[in-house]
Order: sequence, then structure tokens, then C-alpha cells
Amino acid sequence: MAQSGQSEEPYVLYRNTWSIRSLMIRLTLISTEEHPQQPNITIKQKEVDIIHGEQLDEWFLCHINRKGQVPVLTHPIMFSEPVRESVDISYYLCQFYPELLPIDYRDQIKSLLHALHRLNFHVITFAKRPERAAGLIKTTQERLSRSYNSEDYHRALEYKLSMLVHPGASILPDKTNPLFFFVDRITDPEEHNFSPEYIQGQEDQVREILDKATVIRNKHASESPWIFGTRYATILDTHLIPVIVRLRDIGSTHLVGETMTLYAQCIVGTEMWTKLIGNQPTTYVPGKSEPLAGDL
Ligand SMILES: N[C@@H](CCC(=O)N[C@@H](CS)C(=O)NCC(=O)O)C(=O)O
Repeated sequence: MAQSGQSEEPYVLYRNTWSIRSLMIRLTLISTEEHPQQPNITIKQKEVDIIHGEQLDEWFLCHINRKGQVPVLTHPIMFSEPVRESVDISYYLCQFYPELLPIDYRDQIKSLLHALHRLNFHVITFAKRPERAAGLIKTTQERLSRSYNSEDYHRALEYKLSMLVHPGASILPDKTNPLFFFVDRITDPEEHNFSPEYIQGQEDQVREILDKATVIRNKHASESPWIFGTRYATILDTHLIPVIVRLRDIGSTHLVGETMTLYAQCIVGTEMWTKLIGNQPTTYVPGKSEPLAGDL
């Protein structure tokens, strides 16, 4: 059972520099450094090299996240289970940093945040490079064929493979936890659907979300760089801006109108953004990209 509270033991955020959902959580954390009230908690970060298959390593797959995905938040006392959904992690952080979810905009934030998280970022990001998913399947199969795997690790690899080959078919045991909204969400059955119709559908959803965000932003544009004109970033800002920048980095600027482009541009280039990812794009470029070191 998860508890809400402060503890001297650090939390650990497992993340990857170029994972869009990790970027959302990390931008959220960076934005809170400006808040006047600082809770007595420490969140250490551990980089997981999902580009080269570290999420398939036994330590991660068996002990941190059976799904082999980041971000994940753990704590030795506060959580009996690692928190494996970025939306859950975000809401958990809001308990410590209420400015992230201002009461006046709570419903709008939740509605757009959930719409954002229903997007299939895997397909959106790799629409032009679907072979990446196939590479992950191959690596998982190779590890499965090793004769020296422990029984638990073998089962975990089988589970990961089933997620990759038949997304949506495997459901983790439901460990009901009233604190979280999306506990162990079923994997999107369309995770690897790279058909032109499906990609088009995703793009339509991106446009719809950005249209709604544009209406909000236009109302508050003169007040502050944040979408609702608030003093501090909300979790909608910290989740939406990485998505807009990702769309730019994959060459899908046609999906982003002028208002949203300007909105994201105000943050890119700030100290906050540099802390997030330096001067590099949000996508991994072999031979060029540098991972951001964690504390562990
Ligand atoms: N349920 C997760 C999904 C996380 C997810 O899809 N993470 C991607 C990076 S953004 C990942 O770890 N991919 C590696 C893999 O699937 O093996 C959440 O919403 O936080």
C-alpha cells in the first residue's frame, strides 16, 4: 500500500534521457525547484539505458518494472510496489507540490493530461522508423535463449516478449492501490501499429489536444509563460511542452500551430530546459546524443 508523506529515505526515479514520459516527470521535478515551499523529500535519479536494452536486464525487469519501461518511482517505505505509470508519478508529486495542480484548473488539466497520455508516443515518435520495435523484440528473444537465466528472469523476459509481440494481451496482476489512477494500465494493443491509418488517427488526436491547449493559452498568453498564466508551471505544462518539442524533433511541426510553437519556445533555451536535456534534441541520435547522468 502506498502512503503519502515525507521520509528521510530517498525516492528513486528510474528514467531515460530521451524517454518522452521520463522527460515529462523530470521537467515537472525541475519546475518545482522554484516553488516557495519545499517538502522534506529527496528524489535521486537513475538513468536506465533503454536505447541499448538495459530495461531488459534482470535487476530492472525482475525488481523494478516487469514491463521493462521507464519512468518508475520507488521508495523503500512509502510504496510497497514501484509506481510504474508516469501519470501516477505526476499526481503523487502534486501532493508535495500543490502548485502543479491548481484547484481552479484541476479538471481541465486532468482532462488534457489524460488525453495526452492516451497518445501512442511509440508510434508517433517512430512512425518513420518502425524497425526500432523489431530490434527490441530481437534483443528480448536473444536474452530468452540464454541457458543460464534464472527461472524468474526467464518468466519476466517471456512476459516482456509477449507485451512486444501481442501488446494488450498480457495484463499484470491487478494490485489495487486507491492512491493511483492508472495502476498497471494494460499495454496499448496498438503499441506497434504503424499502419498509415493508425498514424493518421494519432496525428488527429495530437491536433485535437493542441487545439484545446491553444484556446487555453490564448486566454492567458499575456500573464506568464505557463499555459494558464500561473506563476509556476502546472503538470499540464511540464507534460505538454516535451511533447511539442518532440514533435519538432521528429519533423512533425505541421501538427503544431503558431501559438503552441511560441509557447514551447519560451521554455526551450531557459535554464530549466537546459537542466532537462542540455542543448540536444529529445530524440536519441546515435554517436551524438549524451545521456544525462543520474545520481545513482
Ligand atoms: N506505462 C508507462 C509507459 C512508459 C513507456 O512507454 N516508456 C517507454 C519510454 S517513453 C519505455 O520505457 N520503452 C522501453 C521499452 O518499451 O522497452 C507510463 O505511462 O509511464
